[in-house]
Amino acid sequence: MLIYLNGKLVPKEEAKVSVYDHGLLYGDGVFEGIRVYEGNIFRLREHIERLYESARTIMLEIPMSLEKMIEATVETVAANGRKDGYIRLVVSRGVGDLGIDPANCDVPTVIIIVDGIALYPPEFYDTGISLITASTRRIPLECLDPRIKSLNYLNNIQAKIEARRAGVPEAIMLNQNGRVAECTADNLFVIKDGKLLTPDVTEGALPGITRATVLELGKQIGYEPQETRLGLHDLYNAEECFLTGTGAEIVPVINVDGRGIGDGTPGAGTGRLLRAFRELIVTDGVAVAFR
Ligand code: PXG
Repeated sequence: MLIYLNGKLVPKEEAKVSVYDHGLLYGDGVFEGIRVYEGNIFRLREHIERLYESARTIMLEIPMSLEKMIEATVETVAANGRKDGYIRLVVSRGVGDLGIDPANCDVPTVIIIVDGIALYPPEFYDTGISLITASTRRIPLECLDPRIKSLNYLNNIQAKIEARRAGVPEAIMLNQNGRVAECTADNLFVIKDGKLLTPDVTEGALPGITRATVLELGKQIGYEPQETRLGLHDLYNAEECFLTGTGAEIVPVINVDGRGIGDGTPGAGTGRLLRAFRELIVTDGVAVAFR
């Protein structure tokens, strides 16, 4: 396995970063998670654009152009001969001294890993999953904009621990106003009265690439997509509910906080969206030329 590290492809065993890297010391950096399906990198440009937007907001200057980053990602996938997998892109502030000031860091660290991914078990897609609402709230926009996909995931990790403790795979995170933001590493949707609803990004949701894809597909299928404000009441009384994310794709939700959603089984609309999504992912992407 070859890892892209600061401009070079190096064997996994040699792909090491300093203990003085501010990505490690302070979670100072940004990342992306991208899928490769049958040799096509799904929505590569969109992911890289989000990476550069996150970096810009935290004033982290990525030491290569967006186009070069796209090339480097394609090359790393090709070099690893992996037709189906997961790409983890990390750009950290780089090596500095033991102070938070990013001015101490000369060069950002750029890492591209292409590997497998631990997926949700296949039965989740047939039977659906249950969710709880976490007591951990999403970090408010006023403190740290949740649109930044940063290396700081403690907030989400706390909510994930709550989910695990409750015996469910995911948890809903509310924003500081008590409205629904998203899950710990997935966006959330509901279907009701022909509408496909998801919290607006200003409500504390990451602008998910899968979320954007589902909004497009929903429209094609005949739903009225809306990015809006949602309370738990909207979830409890939805006809259907599901999660979206790079790892999850589209996972039906059948129960929220002990309330069955719809008839308590995965919804037909969710199924249609998942089929449309799975048709799209194998055709729509940046094709990698494997050597
Ligand atoms: N919300 C949050 C907080 C996320 O981290 C999503 C929503 C879904 O966005 P996408 O663009 O994936 O549709 C995410 C994505 C990982 C991993 O390794 C995490 C994500 C994606 C892929 C892998 O934990 N988070």
